[in-house]
Amino acid sequence: MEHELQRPHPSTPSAAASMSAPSPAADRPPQWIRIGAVEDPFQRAAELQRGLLERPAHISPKYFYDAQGCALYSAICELVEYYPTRTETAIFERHRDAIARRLPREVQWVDLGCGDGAKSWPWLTSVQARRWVGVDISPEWLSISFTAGARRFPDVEFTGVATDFTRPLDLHAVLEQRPEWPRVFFYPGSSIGNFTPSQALVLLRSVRAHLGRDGRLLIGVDGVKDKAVLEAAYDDAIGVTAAFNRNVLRVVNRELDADFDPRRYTHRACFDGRHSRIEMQLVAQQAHTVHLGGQRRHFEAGEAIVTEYSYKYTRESFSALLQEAGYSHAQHWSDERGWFHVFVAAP
Ligand code: AVI
Repeated sequence: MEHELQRPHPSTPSAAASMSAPSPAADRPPQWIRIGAVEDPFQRAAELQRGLLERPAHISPKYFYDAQGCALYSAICELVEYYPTRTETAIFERHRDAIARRLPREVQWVDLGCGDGAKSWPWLTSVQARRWVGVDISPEWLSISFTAGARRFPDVEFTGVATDFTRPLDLHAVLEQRPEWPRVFFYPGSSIGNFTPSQALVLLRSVRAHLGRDGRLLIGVDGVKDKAVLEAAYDDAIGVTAAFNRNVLRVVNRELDADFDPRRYTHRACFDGRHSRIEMQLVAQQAHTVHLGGQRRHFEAGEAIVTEYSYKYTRESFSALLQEAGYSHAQHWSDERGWFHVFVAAP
């Protein structure tokens, strides 16, 4: 595992120095740490190209999130049709105290895929967090979130970890900097649904391996529901999700020096009940050939590029997945319609 410590100010003590002599959080400016080859451009390009040359062609959803993709995703979260964000927020607001009672105190709060960090802030007070560890593939998001958080919570230590946790997650060295504080892993927004169940199992197991005895996982998971409701959430009337989906082709053009024309593709989102997942695709309207980093790929009219799976779970199916990942028990909260599930899982 490769660690690169980045310190915003030359006077910032190193992680090792602050380990031996803990000082008040206010004395320690936020640090960020890069783990692994997060942005290895060759690896990224090779992965993208491979997926697009396969049949059916596919692009990992992690490529959605350039600056424009992040802005479009924020807009999706405000859509009338896209219920997950507001439903989860309502569950958190309604049950925050009960949920917090199931979590340890004075914790290291590990926010997986932290984005702007805003979902974490109310929890830091509830669990008297001592440290916030934001984990995201995007160093830009990390610097936004930990700058905002550090200003808001001067007594909390802020660490940003730039890593791609679609690859094996290894935060042991970072968390062991503060062995005295138990760990809460926070994974909201049903982002777990963007992994296949077998990938989700790997991630859940690896989170569990970080929890120690007293740690907990707080996770939000979207539920199975009426097909029409699900499909509307991923194909909204004003086309924000379609724009979000097409934008990935601009990311591909940039990263692979490719020449996709996003206007030649239509957005499609279908619920596949057999796999319990929304499948998002970009469908070629006419036959054409695309140049992809030195290769050519012909697309037939009607051929689809799979861009995202969003798996939906019942309370029972997700509880079973947690159990299979080795969690000994889990508490559950939901909304009145049972549309979204929140779990606190113990190792
Ligand atoms: C980030 N993720 C949980 C979203 C989802 O619902 O699967 C991404 C998304 N795709 C289209 N709309 C939202």
